[in-house]
Amino acid sequence: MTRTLYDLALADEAVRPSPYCWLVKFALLHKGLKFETRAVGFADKAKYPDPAYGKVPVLIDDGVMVKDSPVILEHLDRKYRERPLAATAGERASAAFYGAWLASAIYPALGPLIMLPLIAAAASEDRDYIRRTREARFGKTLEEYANVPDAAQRLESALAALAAPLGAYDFLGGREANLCDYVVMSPLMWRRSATSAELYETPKPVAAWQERMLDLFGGYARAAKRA
Ligand SMILES: N[C@@H](CCC(=O)N[C@@H](CS)C(=O)NCC(=O)O)C(=O)O
Repeated sequence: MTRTLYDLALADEAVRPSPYCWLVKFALLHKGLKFETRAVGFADKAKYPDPAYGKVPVLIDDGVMVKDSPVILEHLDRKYRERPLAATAGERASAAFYGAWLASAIYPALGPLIMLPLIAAAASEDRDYIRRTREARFGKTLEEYANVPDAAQRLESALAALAAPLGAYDFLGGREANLCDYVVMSPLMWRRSATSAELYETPKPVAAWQERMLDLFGGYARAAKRA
């Protein structure tokens, strides 16, 4: 049985920023499933397991190709019943809430803060591709996109909402990490991988939780290389 996760890399192949790939890595680790990762750059789609799809994460699970992080998570929970990522409908509903909150409150503030450091750390052959695709997506230059003077404050106040659950519990999942923790930690691994710069101040209970998340699974996330 082999499991290979195709994972996005920056100029240094050991630096893996993709939040969706992080979500799948956390899911595999949570379930105790062994896997290897294979680095791909942004632009060279011929190296992707499905060049027409052109995205990662893609998991090859014992010869079966599974694409798209929510589909991969569902596949893992269906195939490997032990240690469910979300054990109840209530946990799945909470994870859906955190995902929507990331989209509305975290990514719009975090994206502008890390886009320029991220492109600077990307392989030289990927930089034009990243600029072209992201500028088309945002409808503005990356410099305009990055110019959000209050992005750090916005991020800090969005993260402060996590102090409510994390003031009372070690994890968003309660006593142990579950899908909610992995969903929220994934963009923070994007940020952590892209740059070591202090971009904003993390509220205390959130910083303490982040340290616990970095320590899980023998410190897998803490050991991940940063640009
Ligand atoms: N809905 C997909 C999104 C995957 C996605 O957008 N992946 C990005 C990396 S975070 C990617 O492959 N980018 C390659 C590109 O920009 O061409 C998922 O959740 O897996």
